[in-house]
Amino acid sequence: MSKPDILLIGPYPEWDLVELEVQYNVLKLYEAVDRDAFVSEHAADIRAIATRGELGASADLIGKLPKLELVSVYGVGYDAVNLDACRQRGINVTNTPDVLTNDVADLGVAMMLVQSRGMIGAEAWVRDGSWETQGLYPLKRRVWGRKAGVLGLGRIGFEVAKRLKGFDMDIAYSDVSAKPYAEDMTFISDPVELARRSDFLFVTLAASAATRHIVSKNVIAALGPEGMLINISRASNIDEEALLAALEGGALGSAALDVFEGEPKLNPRFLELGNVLVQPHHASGTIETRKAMGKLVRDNLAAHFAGAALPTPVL
Ligand code: 8YV
Repeated sequence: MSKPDILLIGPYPEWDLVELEVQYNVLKLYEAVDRDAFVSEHAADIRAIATRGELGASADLIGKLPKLELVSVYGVGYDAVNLDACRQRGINVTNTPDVLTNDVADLGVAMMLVQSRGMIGAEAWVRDGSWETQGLYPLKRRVWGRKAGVLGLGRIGFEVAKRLKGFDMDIAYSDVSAKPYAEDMTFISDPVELARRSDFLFVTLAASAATRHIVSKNVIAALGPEGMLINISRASNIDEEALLAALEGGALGSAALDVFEGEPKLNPRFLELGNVLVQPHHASGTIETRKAMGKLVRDNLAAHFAGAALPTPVL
C-alpha cells in the first residue's frame, strides 16, 4: 500500500523527519518556492497536516485540501488552527499537551529570575570589562518572598505556581473559576485586581478569540512601574501596543517575553528597550521535550491512519 501524503507546514527536527518519512510521503510546504502552486499540485492527495503551535492551519489552506482528515499540532496551543473549518468538515485535530508543561514553566521562572536580577546586563558587565573599570554592578530586585500573579491556572500555570512556592512567594491567580487544587493560593477573578497585587504577573492561559488582549492597557497599568510581566503563552493574550507604550514610558517596570505578534519578525521597538528580556518562542525548546512532542505527533497520526482512538484529541 502506498504511504499516505501528509503536508508539513514548517520544519521539524531531523529525528522527527526521519521517522515520519518511514510511514508517510512527507510534503514539505516550507521548502516550496511557490507555496500556492505546491498546495494545488498535491491538494488531491493530502490526508493530514502536521504543523507547529505557532503555524497552525488556516481556513484557506484547509479549504484547498478536499481529502484532509487530520491536523496534528506539534505544540499544546492550537489557536492558529481554524477549528471552525475543521469542525464543519469533520476533520480531527490533535495537539501535544502535558509533555511540554514542565519545560515551559521552567522557562517562565527562569525569565523572572534572569530579568529581576539583571543577569544579562551583569554578564555584559563582566565581559566588557566594566567590572574592572567601573566597579560594582548596579543593585537589582529580589524575587523570593514577593507577590506573584498567575493569569490562567491550567497545567502550565499550575507548574509555574508550584515552582514559585519554592521561592516563598505569595501567589494569587485568575481563571474562569477558583480551582479546587489551588487552596493555598488566592483566587482573584479580575485580571486588573490580580495585576494590582502582583510584583510579577505570569501569562499562562491558552489563547483564543475570547482571551485576545486580556492583558489590557488597564492590566498593564495596574502592574505598574515596579511590576514585571512574563509571557509564555501567546502574544495575542497581550495588547502589545499598550505593552510597548508602557515599557517605553515607564508605566510598566519590565517584561520578559517568549512570544510576539508577527513572530519571528517582532516589532523593532522591543529591541530598543533596556527593560525587556526577549526569547525566540523557546519555552518548550529542550531536546527531551521536543522529542516527546514529535513522538506524540507521530502517535496521533499513526492512531488516525489505523482507525484507533487518538491519544490527544482536540477535536
Ligand atoms: C511550539 C507552542 O509549538 O506548545 C505550543 O503551543 O507554541 C510551542 O511549543 C514550538 O515552538 C514548536 O514550534
